[in-house]
Amino acid sequence: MSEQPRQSGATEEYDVIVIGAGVSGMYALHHFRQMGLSVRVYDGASDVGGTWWYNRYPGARVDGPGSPFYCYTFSDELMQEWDWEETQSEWSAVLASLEPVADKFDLRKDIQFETWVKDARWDDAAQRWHVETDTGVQASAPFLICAVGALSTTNMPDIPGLHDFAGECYHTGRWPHEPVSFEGKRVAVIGTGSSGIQAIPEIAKTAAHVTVLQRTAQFAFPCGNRPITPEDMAEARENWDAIKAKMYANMGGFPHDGNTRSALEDTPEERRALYESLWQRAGFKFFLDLYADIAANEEANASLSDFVRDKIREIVDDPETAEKLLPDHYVMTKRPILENGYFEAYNRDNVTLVDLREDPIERFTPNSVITRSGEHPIDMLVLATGFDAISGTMLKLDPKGRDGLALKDRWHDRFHNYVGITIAGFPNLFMIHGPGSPGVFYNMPLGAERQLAWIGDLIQHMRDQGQATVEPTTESEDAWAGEVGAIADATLFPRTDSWWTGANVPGKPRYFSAYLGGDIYYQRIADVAKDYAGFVFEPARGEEDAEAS
Ligand code: N01
Repeated sequence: MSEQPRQSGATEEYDVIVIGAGVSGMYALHHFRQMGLSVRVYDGASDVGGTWWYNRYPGARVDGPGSPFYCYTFSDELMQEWDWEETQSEWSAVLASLEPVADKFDLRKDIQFETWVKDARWDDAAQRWHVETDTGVQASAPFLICAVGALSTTNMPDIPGLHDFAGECYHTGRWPHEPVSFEGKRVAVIGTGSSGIQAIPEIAKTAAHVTVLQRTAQFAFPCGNRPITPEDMAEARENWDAIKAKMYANMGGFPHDGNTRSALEDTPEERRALYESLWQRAGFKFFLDLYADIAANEEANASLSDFVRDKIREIVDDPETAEKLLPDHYVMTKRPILENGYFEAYNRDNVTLVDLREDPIERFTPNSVITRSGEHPIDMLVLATGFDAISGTMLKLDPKGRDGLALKDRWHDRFHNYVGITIAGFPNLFMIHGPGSPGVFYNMPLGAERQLAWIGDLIQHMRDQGQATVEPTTESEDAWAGEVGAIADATLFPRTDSWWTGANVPGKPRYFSAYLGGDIYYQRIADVAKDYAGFVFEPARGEEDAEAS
C-alpha cells in the first residue's frame, strides 16, 4: 500500500475511499494518510463541513455542550489556534472552525467536492470496493469508509398538494446559501424539533406572520448561550491535556463530572430546587447535571416533565396556546432541545400555533395550507421536518456487498451490524456514527476520532497478519444487537416515537438502534480488538490460491 493513487484503465485506485467530507470524513482522510495510505474523499457539497455545510437556517447553533469542546482532540496545535467566541456557536462559526483544519492539513487536495457516490459495489474477485460517482468517476479501493452523516438525508413529508405550493419552500436541512428574506411574508413552519424551535423565533422577528404547524409538542430548555472570553480560551488551552483526559473518561465525551444521584433520593422540593437552579443557569449542562435516572425511571422522569410544563405555562401568556405546547411524552426521550426565545415567540401578535393532532393538514394549494379548521394563506413554507436519521443515508447509498447483496435487503427488518461499524456480507466497509454505535449520543467529533482510530488499528492488524478482508459473522451481529437492545430497554427511550427510534419515517424499522453506553462502547470495542472475536478474515486471493495448490 502506498500514498500514491494508481490508475487501472479508467478506474482510479486508492487504498481507502471515504464518502463524506464532514467532521468524520475530514478526520478519516487525515488519519489514513498518516498511516501511509492513499485516500480519496467524495462529497456532494462544495466544501467541507457536512451537516454544518447544509444546516444554515436562521437560528442554527450548536445545541450540545458547546464550544470549545465540540471539536477534534487529535491536534493540540488546533486547540492552541482555535478562537471560539460563544459557547453555543452559530453554524457559521462551526464551519469557520473546520475550514482552517482543511487548510492546515491540506485536506482539500484529496477531496472531490460536488460529487455524489451513486454506486458502491464489492468486487469479490478483486477484493475491492468499486465506486461510481455522478460526475463519471470510477474508483476502487480495498477499504470503504462511510462517513455519510447521521443527520444528512432529509425527511420530506408526504402531504397532498405539497408539490403544488407555488411560494418559496425550504427544508432546514438544505437551507440555501443565498440570503432568505422573511420580511413582510406569511410563513408556515412544519416541525417543532430542534431545527424548527431554533428557527421559529428568528423568522418571527421579520415575517408578517408565522403559522407553526405542530404535530408533537416538545420539551425545550433555555439555551444559555454565553460569550467565551479570551481569558476562558486561555484557560482551556492551558488545561487542554486535563480537559481531554476528562472528555475521554466521560460518558458523553464531554469534560463534565455529571450527577450520579437518583431523583428518588431527594424530596420533591429538593428536586424542584435543583431543576430551578439548572433552568436559571441554562445550557446543555442542564442535562449533564440532572439526576442519573431521569431517562430510566418513570417517577424521576415525571418530576422533570411537570417542572418544564409549569415553565411553559408561566412563559406563554395565552393559556389555550400554552396548553397546546405541553408535551406528553417522557422528557429526554426525544432529543432535548435548547431554545432561544421559542416559547416567548408565542406572545407575539404575528405567531400562531396550529395543533395538528386536533386540526390536521388536509392539503396544500399554490398559496395556502388547508387544515381541518380552515385555510391559512401563506407566501413561504419552511419544512423543519428532520431527517431519515442514523441509517437513512447508508440506505440511500445502498452499497452492494458479496454476491450483489443490497444493503436495503440486508437491512429490511433492522440495521444489522457488529460494533456499530461493520456489516456481515459487506467486507471492508466501515460506518462512522452508524446504527449500533453511540453516534449522536456522544461528542461527535471525538466519537469519529475514536471509531477511526479503531478502524485504523484493524487495518494495521490486517496488514501485519497478511489479511485482505474482514467482515463480522451474523452471530456476532445478533449478539451485538442483544447488547444494544438490553441497554436501551433499561431506559424509557424506546417507548417514545422519535427519530432515535425511526418512528419519524413511515415504513422504517421502529427500534432504538444507538448504543447508549457512551464511554462503555469504546471499552467494548477495545476489548473486541484484543483478538477480533466475531470477525472473519481472508487473505489476498492470490495467497489463498497459492496455499491451496
Ligand atoms: O428534526 P426532528 P430536527 N407532519 O426530527 C415534525 C440535530 N440538530 O431537524 O415529533 C407534521 O427532531 C416532527 O413531528 P414529530 C438534533 O440532534 C442539531 O428538528 O415526529 N410534522 C418534529 O416536530 C436534532 O434532534 C442542531 O411528531 C412532521 C419535526 O418535524 C436533530 O438534528 C440543530 C412531519 C422534526 O423534528 C433533528 O432535528 C438542529 C409531518 N409529516 C438539529 N414530519 C444543532 O446542533 C415530521 N414532522 C445546531
